[in-house]
Amino acid sequence: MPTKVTITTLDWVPEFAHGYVRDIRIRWALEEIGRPYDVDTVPVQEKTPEHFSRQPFGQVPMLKDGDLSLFESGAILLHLSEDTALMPVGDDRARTVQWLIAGLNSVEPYMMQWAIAKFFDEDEAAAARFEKSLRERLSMLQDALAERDWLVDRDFTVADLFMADILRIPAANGMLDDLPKLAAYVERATARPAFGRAMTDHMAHWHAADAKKAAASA
Ligand SMILES: N[C@@H](CCC(=O)N[C@@H](CS)C(=O)NCC(=O)O)C(=O)O
Repeated sequence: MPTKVTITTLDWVPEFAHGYVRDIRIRWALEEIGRPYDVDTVPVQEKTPEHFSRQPFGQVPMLKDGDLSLFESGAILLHLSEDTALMPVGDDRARTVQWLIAGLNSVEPYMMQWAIAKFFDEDEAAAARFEKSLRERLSMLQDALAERDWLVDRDFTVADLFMADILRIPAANGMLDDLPKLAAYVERATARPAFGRAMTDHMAHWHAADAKKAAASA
């Protein structure tokens, strides 16, 4: 019987972030591997020394697995995937880690600089500049995926979970409309029942957080 882990996420976020706080990646992986979990929260406003002692940048997600406390969604996913169907063995293990790091280092930063300019800074000129470089990255990624369903060989791995989660934001903003193979890749990944369960629970968390906030200010 797999042991329960605890995911830590934020106690509240504005509506535009619903669906995208990175605890969704961890929930998705846990649903894929059938490992039970609890969720606890840290305040988004008043960050505590205890939070910084577990996450030096005061962010989420964090994971507790027994005595082990981890931060960084990529590191958490690599940890949880060991010895599961999300992580192949042999050379394909190395290829899976390679693609997960490509997501972290060669795709997500392009997505994030565009998303920060567009949604946080509301700087349309910067967003347009960053959109150009993001679109170039996405096109190169589609070329690399070629005719395959998944990044590594024939099976869905933790690298696909990570990459598809990154691509959901560009997909939701029409940036995959002219990249049909990449759009189909994201649809294939997010059609997995494990993603559906994870997203249902993720959204329920934010709806409960909104209700609690409304009750507190009533
Ligand atoms: N590289 C980190 C990024 C973590 C991150 O950006 N977390 C966001 C939520 S998705 C956060 O905690 N935002 C609140 C803040 O930065 O104060 C990871 O992948 O875990």
